[in-house]
Amino acid sequence: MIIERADVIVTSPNRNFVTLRLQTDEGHVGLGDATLNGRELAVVSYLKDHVVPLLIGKDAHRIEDTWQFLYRSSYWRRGPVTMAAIAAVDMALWDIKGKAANMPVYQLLGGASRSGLMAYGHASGIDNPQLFDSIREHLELGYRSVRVQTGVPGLKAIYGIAAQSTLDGGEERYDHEPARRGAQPTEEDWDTRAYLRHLPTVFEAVRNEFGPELPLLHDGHHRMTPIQAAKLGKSLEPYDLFWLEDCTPAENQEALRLVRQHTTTPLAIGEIFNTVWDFQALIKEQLIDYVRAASTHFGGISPLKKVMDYAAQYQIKSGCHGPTDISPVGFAAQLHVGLAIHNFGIQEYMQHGSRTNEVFQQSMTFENGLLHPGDNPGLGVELNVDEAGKYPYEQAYLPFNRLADGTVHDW
Ligand code: EZ4
Ligand code: CO
Repeated sequence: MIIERADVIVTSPNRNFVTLRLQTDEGHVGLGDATLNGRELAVVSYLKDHVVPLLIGKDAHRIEDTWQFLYRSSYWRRGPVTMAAIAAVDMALWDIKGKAANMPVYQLLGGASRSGLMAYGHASGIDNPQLFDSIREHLELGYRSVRVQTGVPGLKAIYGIAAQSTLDGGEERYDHEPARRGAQPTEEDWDTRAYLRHLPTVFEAVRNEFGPELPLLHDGHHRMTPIQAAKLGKSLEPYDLFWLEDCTPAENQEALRLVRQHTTTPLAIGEIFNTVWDFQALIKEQLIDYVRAASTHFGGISPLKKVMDYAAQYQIKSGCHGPTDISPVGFAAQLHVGLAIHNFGIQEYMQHGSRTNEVFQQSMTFENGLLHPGDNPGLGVELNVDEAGKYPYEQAYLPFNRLADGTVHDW
């Protein structure tokens, strides 16, 4: 089965997405997600100019060989642009193999290990009343676990707080979509001491309102020093978090050693990691509890399965990154992995907008708090090319932080 054609499709229904579409001589079509939020066109060029010409004429069945060829023959390896491009090829080839075998991809990965994947949603509010409303809304939508992000007194705009938006054709939607369309990134503000004082009071209020059972998560979004993160983990212990995510910036992985010495709050990291190597020490030294890799930024299904099998030796579980900047194709890819592996933990699930769901038709279901990729052959996602063509690329950037004195800070 030969790869005969490869197209890179850019569309911006509710936000920008980059999709690779491979076609074989036997008529099978495979899709891969190559979306890198705020740097989308770099991956488009990487694919169009440097990868597509190498794929034409290759055997579509040779997934591992093609992955190794793209990774090693480029010489430079790693990095989010390279790994998003390789991920798209990997996913598209798994999609094709599933269609050729007439099986959903999770069957090719060993079959289902559970009936569905527990998902958590993004509850947020600028203050406690707004946050409580948002948690209730998520429970009504069927979520059985929620991420809690809150405003901090004195700070105007911070990561993770949903804004009322009218993106979906006029209908009001409570959504957190950090990338803003425009020629410049927006500026937000930050003060770690104010945050460390405020956050435990919010979790105490949430536990008092919603009881001890509801799994609660929180994203520190790379903004603390190691000792600040240790302090936060310790102060949140009474509220029994499911995890504290990205408590320190990802580059300094040794920071987790210090955090770990001080707190039993479970730690999750890895949404900006690109390879198994980024996790190696963290897994082996048992410095984390959840692997946050996303199929799209981690080289696809093949390496995601490998890192999770490695993590399983240390009782470390999955918690794949699932924001709306992972397209329905990348999201489906990690649902198939999550259904098949033994050490699934939880899946982040922010729901895509209605225009996105028209461009990408999905067999995925979300019932009683559980996600399932569906039983269509392959990944279970079809791209409506005509619909995609209605929404051309629009420049968009993620925001960045400045402290009160003007210093740029991690966002
Ligand atoms: O900021 O996906 O856990 N989720 C996150 C996301 C990231 C965005 C960046 O593109 O941290 O909201
Ligand atoms: Co995060």
